[in-house]
Amino acid sequence: MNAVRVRTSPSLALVKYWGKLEGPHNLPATTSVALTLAGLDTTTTARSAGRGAGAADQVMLDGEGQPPARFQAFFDEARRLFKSGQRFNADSHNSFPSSAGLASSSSGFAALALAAARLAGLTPGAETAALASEAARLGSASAARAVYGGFTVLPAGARRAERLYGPEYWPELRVLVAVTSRVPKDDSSRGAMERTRLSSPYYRAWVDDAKLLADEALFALAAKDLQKLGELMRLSYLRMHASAMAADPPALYWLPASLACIRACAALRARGIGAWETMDAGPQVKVLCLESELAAVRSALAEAEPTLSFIETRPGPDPDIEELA
Ligand code: 2P0
Repeated sequence: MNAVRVRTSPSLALVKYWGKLEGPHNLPATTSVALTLAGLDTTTTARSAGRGAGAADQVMLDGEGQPPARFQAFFDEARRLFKSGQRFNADSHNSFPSSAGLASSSSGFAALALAAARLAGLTPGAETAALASEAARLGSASAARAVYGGFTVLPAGARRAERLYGPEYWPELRVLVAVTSRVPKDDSSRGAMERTRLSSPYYRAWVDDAKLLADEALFALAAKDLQKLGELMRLSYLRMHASAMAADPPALYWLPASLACIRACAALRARGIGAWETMDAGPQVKVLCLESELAAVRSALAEAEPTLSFIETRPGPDPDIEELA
């Protein structure tokens, strides 16, 4: 087999990873709890590009060649973990805006890791998924989670993510993505979280506090308690952003439309509708709710901010891996 096609979906953190342990291994400083988003797809076709001198790794994303330096540590770790000497050639496409706070690096590196594992001849199964999670982490820590569908946890300091529940665990759960802007961000999450670690006076407090939030969120998820989970999500994203906004220079991802969504969710909750928002390293707002209330949530947000576009999604399936002739 010379080529493989992998489809993955981005990993949305309910409780956030923001900040790394010191050192070269891209280990997260905080535990994140996440779900994979159905219907937002990264599709990556990868081929072996030979071995030894003269062979090189190459990645294209939506038709554009990517800087090799961004992928070097990932490919080197993948070769080490998969006991493979080969180089890889990958062509990747996203069905949603890249680098705009929709976690495209999570689905992107997860797809690359799963493709490289298959090309290296690893047998599909739990151990290969775990090794792919470990390799993907070197690309983006959130990508360690995106090798699984459903719900995952990436513990602080861990080398790989763990699956918590499969995609069908909470069938009524929906995520409404409110797209406030499709412009690629100019402040990468990697740079912003490192700046937060180095310069925000609130970084230490964020990390110390995050452990309790993650533990409680795991209980709330086990109980399918949307209100409790929502309250913990809200603390996590607002404390993450508060620490990032206090960096020097600040990392400020919010747009006026983002704030309009946040306020619309608060108004919905005041009316008894469970709409729980979260935000990542970008201006989009993702709202967790139940299927029965999705239409009400969507129309309230559209009324509050007519410029929004929406993506309706839910916990996503496991990655799809197809061998090509
Ligand atoms: C998360 N984010 O848990 C958090 C919440 C953004 C906000 O993981 O430096 O692209 O490549 O490991 O994974 C985005 O950061 O960062 C992210 P790197 P990544 O989903």
